[in-house]
Amino acid sequence: MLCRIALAALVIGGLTACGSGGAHADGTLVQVKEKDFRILLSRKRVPAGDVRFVVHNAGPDDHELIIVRARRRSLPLRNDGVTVSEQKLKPQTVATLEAAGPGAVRQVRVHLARGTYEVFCNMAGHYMGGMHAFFVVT
Ligand SMILES: [Cu+2]
Repeated sequence: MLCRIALAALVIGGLTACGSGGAHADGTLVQVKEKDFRILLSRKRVPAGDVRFVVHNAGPDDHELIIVRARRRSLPLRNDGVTVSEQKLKPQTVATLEAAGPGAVRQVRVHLARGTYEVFCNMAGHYMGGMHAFFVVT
């Protein structure tokens, strides 16, 4: 658990591995392309373990990327009705990349257990506009 928290806090250019590293120190690569208003993942299924997300903002807006364990229902909204309540999602949040401008390429590494996960952008209206996607860890 401590390890997961440490990785969740890791944002840009993270090269530390959780555990002893080794042959698969880089983890499974997932390319993420964000644009107004979609999130495209290079793969929708990844094996459990270390996963490295390389996130490209194809613009034209700034975009965030938040990775959470999926819920049965849609994500909880704040009172504004257009952004997701990150507060309510805290217990299931795996990683958060704050907003970055068009052209930005960022990485985040996480250690994922089996399950279904959702990624989304929480700039005002972006989640509602379609900026979310699911993937499964097997
Ligand atoms: Cu966005």
